[in-house]
Amino acid sequence: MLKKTTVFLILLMHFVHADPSASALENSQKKALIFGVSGQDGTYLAEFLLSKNYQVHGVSRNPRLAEELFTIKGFKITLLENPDFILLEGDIVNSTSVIKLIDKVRPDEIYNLAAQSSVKQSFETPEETSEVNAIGTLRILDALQLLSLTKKVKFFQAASSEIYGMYPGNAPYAKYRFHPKTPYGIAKLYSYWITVNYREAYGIFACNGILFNHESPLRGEGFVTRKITQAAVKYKLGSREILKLGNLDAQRDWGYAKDYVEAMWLMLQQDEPDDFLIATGELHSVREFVEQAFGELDIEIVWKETGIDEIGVDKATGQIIVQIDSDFYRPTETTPFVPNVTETDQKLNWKPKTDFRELVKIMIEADYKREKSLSHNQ
Ligand code: GDR
Repeated sequence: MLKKTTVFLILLMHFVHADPSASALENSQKKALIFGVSGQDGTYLAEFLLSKNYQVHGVSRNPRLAEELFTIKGFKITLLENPDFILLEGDIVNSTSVIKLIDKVRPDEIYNLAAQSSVKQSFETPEETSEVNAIGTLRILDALQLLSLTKKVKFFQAASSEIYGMYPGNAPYAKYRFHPKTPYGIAKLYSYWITVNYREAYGIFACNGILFNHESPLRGEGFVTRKITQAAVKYKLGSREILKLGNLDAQRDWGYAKDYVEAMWLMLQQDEPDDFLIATGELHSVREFVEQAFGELDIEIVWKETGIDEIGVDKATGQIIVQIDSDFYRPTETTPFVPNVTETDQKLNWKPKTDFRELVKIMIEADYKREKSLSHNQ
């Protein structure tokens, strides 16, 4: 009996004091390196990975600005004050910077979310867009090859539905048929294929998440969803500035960014690397988004006139709310199609948790809160 207790105590002492077990615990913490951490997806992904007990190294071109952004957007406590979150300076347009960062961190997983993310802007700066969105991805993959990390590091690439471009709307399945219609989509198609190529050529666990539009209160103000929710809230609070939009009948598959970062992580936890469509499987038009957003604030819109003269009017007061501005049209526009998400559902076991209505509600509520506090502080 005495002997058993002694053995137990010795074992207990061993577990409490022994250094090897402590460092084993430390070593079991996974390290992630996120390129583009200060954007919408980077922010949510960093938070998500920290909740999974990762040590998260986030790369930004300007860490001081990133700190300010995180603070303004309410991520001071969850990110900046978390000891497992480390902000690093770097830029994927610079190979040396990429190699040094990967060599320093030696991560288990890399997420490439760094991009020039505006499709419209890509028509004005196609070269810069390609430099970041296409060759940037190559720089990361090539760094893994140069540092002999092809078997150690898993890699996630944020691909985009813009790579399809002209895919016929009624096609049953879309995974390998591409005809991008924008410089942005073309650059993203390069990054898609270079990711596939490094997987096939060097055995890197590299995955493309073909992400359809995903929005949130962190969405940049130039994207149509956030532009609409901000305008709706300002109108509700008294502004009479007219919301100028481009193609009201453009359709998109809009999901919630917070749901999508989980899918990114799940891809890297599979037995084999693969590419997945990340979408809701539902299309809505810009027009519907406007109606839904203003509807959340009890404002009903009626549409009058047609084409470039079309206007959206407040049914209750006759006030003009929306006008068309051809500046927001694009030289070429991606044809919408309903993505088939069966494989994502079955193989990845992932489905978005937030539907279109909830997404609009989340964005309206956040913008309303923000606008109220801004007007309160003035
Ligand atoms: P998108 O997003 O180009 O799909 O790319 P955006 O919100 O800019 O446009 C969506 C659709 O709305 C139409 N639209 C307008 N768009 C903007 N920005 N401003 C307007 O006033 C306006 N009026 C109508 C557009 O023509 C378009 O059809 C997003 C980005 O996040 C990419 O980085 C990402 O890869 C894809 O989604 C999937």
